[in-house]
Amino acid sequence: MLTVNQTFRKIRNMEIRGALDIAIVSANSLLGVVDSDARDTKNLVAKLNFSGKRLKSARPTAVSLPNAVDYILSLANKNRNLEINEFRKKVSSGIKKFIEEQNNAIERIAEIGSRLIENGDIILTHCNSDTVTMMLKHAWDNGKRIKVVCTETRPRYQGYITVRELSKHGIPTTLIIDSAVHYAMRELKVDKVLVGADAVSVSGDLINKVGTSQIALCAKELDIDFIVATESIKFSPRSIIGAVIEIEERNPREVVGSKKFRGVTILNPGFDVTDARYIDMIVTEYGVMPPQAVYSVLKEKFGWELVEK
Ligand code: RUB
Repeated sequence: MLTVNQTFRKIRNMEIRGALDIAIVSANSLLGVVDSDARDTKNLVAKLNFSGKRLKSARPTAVSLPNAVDYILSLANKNRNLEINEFRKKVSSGIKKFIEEQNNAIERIAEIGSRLIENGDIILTHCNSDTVTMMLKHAWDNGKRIKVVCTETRPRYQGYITVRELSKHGIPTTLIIDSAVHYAMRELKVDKVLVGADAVSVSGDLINKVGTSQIALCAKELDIDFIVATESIKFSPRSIIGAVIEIEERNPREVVGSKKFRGVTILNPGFDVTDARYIDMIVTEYGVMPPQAVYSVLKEKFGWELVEK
């Protein structure tokens, strides 16, 4: 099991990435804190709060990370009056249950979402989403002979991970440069776009890897379904009170390496916002919904307890 510091570093340097994975590894590392030495429950709760704060600062955009940490901290704070061993038992089992729920959620999405995929579909995806790849593999395993078009996803090339994983599974894949999206959609006759999520706001807007919003614009123009696959842990409860999801600004070196461009500003956002009106469907563990349904899920799932933090 990774320590909180190891987890923090691996998320920060993107050795571990993707919104669901960073939430799960963070939860796992907090499990380690629950089992660590502490004078008493109060001291353990303080350690958990400190660790949670550190983990949340590892990357700013994926809402699944603060949601996972806040869930665990609220569990810890609720049980702070328990004797230390009782506390450990209660909080560990809560964390394990949370992790299990996330693993079940991705499988359920794969199952539900694969029904939206038809035999012969050509599907375009962007970046690397475990939720999307699991759905595609599930469809393939159920006899849907699909083809997948993947963007390279500059500057970090997460698209390479996607093509490798899918082609290893036997799925025919085509790799394109990011700027060939419109061309490929038209020339290859793409049927559906399927992307993951780092966050979804109360208005149903999607925050995902930068470039997603351009793909959505092209899909709209060409009348191609734009589908988002996301666990509800990526829904942003704080967006209900107007909080804006921070878009990670990454190091310019990822774009230009060590080349120098005197007097030039290099902008390297990690994510962008796709307006809800470009999204046809959101597939979650609860089923397929329009972006307008996000509010109800947020209210039902999170209540208001996480919101005012
Ligand atoms: C990854 C990315 C993915 C989402 C969803 O960005 O944008 O589409 O995180 O992934 P990065 P998953 O590579 O910068 O983390 O479905 O695996 O949670």
